[in-house]
Amino acid sequence: MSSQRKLYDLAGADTELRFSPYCWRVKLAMAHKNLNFETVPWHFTDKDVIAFAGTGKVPVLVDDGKVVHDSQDIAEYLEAAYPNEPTLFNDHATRGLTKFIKNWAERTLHPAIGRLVLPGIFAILHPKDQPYFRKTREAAYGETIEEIAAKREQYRPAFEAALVPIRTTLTEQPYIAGTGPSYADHIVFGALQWGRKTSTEPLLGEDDPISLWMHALLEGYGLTG
Ligand SMILES: N[C@@H](CCC(=O)N[C@@H](CS)C(=O)NCC(=O)O)C(=O)O
Repeated sequence: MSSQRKLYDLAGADTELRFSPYCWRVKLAMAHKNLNFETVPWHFTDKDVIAFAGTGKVPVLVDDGKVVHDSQDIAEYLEAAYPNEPTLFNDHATRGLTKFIKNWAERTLHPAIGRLVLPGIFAILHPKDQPYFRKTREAAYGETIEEIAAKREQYRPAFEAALVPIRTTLTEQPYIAGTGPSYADHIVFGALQWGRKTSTEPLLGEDDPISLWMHALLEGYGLTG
């Protein structure tokens, strides 16, 4: 069964190291839907490997022959294809609010984490990916990896500020979506797991409510990470 569902998943030089925020979203979403899946480790420069999907980015899902890329499209696909499994979005209003969480995560949380972890990511990449990563990310961030590394303490407050609404929410209720997890949790988890997997020093204390929520999600879904 699991061989029918494959997820192309970003990996480091160590192919066990999986750190893409978008791929983590999808892995949690599939676990939420009680779906088995295999992952295929993928490197940034393996563009030819996923060319069949018409994209150069992961996640790419192949589900019983159906090819879907882009994490949002994959989540929408899973919701439509598996209506009898637990919902990712619940009702119409929650679906709209999840869009807000997605945009906030991608516009505020990802850049704040990115500036803390970029040097760490560069270090764990397969050597064949490093020149490509340096060129594309230095262009995107407008600074060299070394400049970003030197300014780590300067960049930390933006990350800490982004954590406040997450931590506050998780001290008031067990999940971002309330009493149980939904795709909003998967999105925020993906961002923080990206940081957890690549930062050269821990971004969160083990007893931080955010760390406890991350462990609870992984355990609840039976995922290792
Ligand atoms: N909008 C896409 C973004 C996917 C994305 O940016 N994936 C990164 C890995 S985290 C990637 O594959 N990048 C390839 C590249 O930069 O060439 C989604 O939600 O799936």
